[in-house]
This record gives sequence, structure tokens and C-alpha cells, in this order.
Amino acid sequence: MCVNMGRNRAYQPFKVREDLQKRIIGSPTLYFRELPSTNDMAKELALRGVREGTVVVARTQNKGRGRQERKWISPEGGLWLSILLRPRTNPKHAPVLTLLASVAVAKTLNRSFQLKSEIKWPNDVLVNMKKICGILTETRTKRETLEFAVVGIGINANFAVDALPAHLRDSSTTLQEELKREVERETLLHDLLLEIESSYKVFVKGQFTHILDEWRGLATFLGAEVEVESHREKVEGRAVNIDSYGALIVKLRNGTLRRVLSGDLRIIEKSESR
Ligand code: BT5
Repeated sequence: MCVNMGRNRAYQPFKVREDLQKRIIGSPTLYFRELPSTNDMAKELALRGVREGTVVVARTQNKGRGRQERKWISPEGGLWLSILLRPRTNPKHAPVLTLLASVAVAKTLNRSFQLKSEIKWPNDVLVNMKKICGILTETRTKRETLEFAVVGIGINANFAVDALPAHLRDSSTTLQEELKREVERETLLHDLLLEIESSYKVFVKGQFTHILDEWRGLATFLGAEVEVESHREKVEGRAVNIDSYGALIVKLRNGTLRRVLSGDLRIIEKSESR
């Protein structure tokens, strides 16, 4: 359970380091006051050979990124972090790392704050249908091998939704808005890294089914009528499943199944049964 220790208290993610020492994820955890983007810093460190599991945390980001170079607004009070991973796996499975991270965030929010969190493909965690967390996984590959992956996680924690630009306020929320109090980010970070550690061990064994099953359980949009827009096309139909490459399976109106690898999903109508 996270106790109330908010923005005005010293934020010391380095405290996390000690008890995560024997683990993969979070050892070390590097803390920065301000960075352009924790993903960029983690990638730079990866190229310099730092070890798997290194976590980069920044109090604020001035060039936080989403997919396709979209802006990720990262005010003080948020939890902005990136995890460096070096799994020996086919790069095609890297999108499962995003699924794994979204499951870990949703489970941690559910468990620590009793917040009913849901997952929206491909990389959002929602509370009350509003985005509270976004995930950006970036990879570097050499031929058919994955050299490294950086999983960036942004959780809107201790700030009011007013800290976001006006056009995002209706579609976004923060832990502070939902709980009407601030949370202890050190504990949140600690619990999240433990959760990620346990699923990452499953991931490296290639046991994607377990991760996908957990994801399906939290992906409440499955079964809904959706529209998925990518730079290539717009697909409309029923979201029916996800495969072990992180692709969404959409059943089109004519009954054929379409595999969608990336895009932005909009829920048109939720299914009655979920
Ligand atoms: C994402 O992209 O949702 C991935 C966000 C990943 C952020 C983390 S923070 C730590 C690490 N370092 C980084 O530089 N990035 C990662 P996407 O699905 O493309 O969504 C981006 C869109 O979300 C933007 O275009 C806005 O519409 C919206 N957005 C931006 N900031 C937001 C915020 N704080 N809360 C909710 N929505 C936001």
C-alpha cells in the first residue's frame, strides 16, 4: 500500500536501489533531475554497454516522447522511467514487452491503490476510460537479433490534470485526480519494478502465453467495436484477440480477420459481455 508522501517531500528513487540489488530490473536505478527523455538516456547508456535492468528515472522530461515522435507531456510529480533490457529473443516479440509493461502498471495500480485500471491496445493504461499511463518500447536490432530494448513508462502521478495542455484534459487523468491525494512515488516505482521483474522472467523463457492471458484479462476493450488508424490504413471491426507478436486481431464486418501491427485504437461501442 502506498502511503501519502507527495510532491513536496524529497523524491528519492535512489532509495529503491538497495533492496533491488539482487534483482535484474532496477539495479542500478539512475535518477536525474531533468532529462530530454529517459528513453534517450537509456538508449545512450545501452550503447555504452550498461547492464540489463538499468532503470533511468527523471523528475521531469523536456522532450518526453510518445510513438511517432509525438510529445509526451512530463510535468513534475509524474513517474517517468525507462528500463533497459537485453532479452535473447527474436525482435518480432519485442512488442510483447509493451504488453508486459502495461499489465505490470495496471496490476500495480489495482493492487496499490485499488484503482480499476484497464489496458487499451497497444500501449495505454486507462482509469475511468482516461489515459493515466503511456508506454514506449524502442529497440535496436542487429540482423535477426535484438541488441536491446528500452521500455519507457510514463505514469501521471502527483499532479493535477490542469498541468496538461487543455486538449488532453478530457482524455487524461492522474493518480492525484483519481485518489484525491498524492502518492509515494518511490513505493510505486519499487512495486512496479518488482512486478515487471517477475513477468520479464517469464518473457525470457519464451512463455508469452502467460503474459498474453494476463493482458487479455485487463484489456476490457476486447470484444468491442473499434476503429484502428495507422499511417497505412483505417480498419473497423470487432477487436477479438492479440497474438504473440503483440498484433491486434480485428474481425472485419465481412467476417475476415485482420492482423494489425500498430496504430491508434478508438472504441466505437463496448461489448455487453465485458
Ligand atoms: C505513448 O505514446 O503513450 C507513450 C508515452 C511514453 C512516455 C514515457 S515517459 C518515460 C519515457 N521517456 C519518453 O520520452 N517516453 C517514455 P502515444 O500512444 O503515441 O501517445 C502520445 C499521445 O498521448 C500524445 O500525442 C498526446 O495526445 C497524449 N499525451 C501526451 N502526454 C500525455 C500525458 N502526460 N498524459 C496523457 N496523455 C498524454
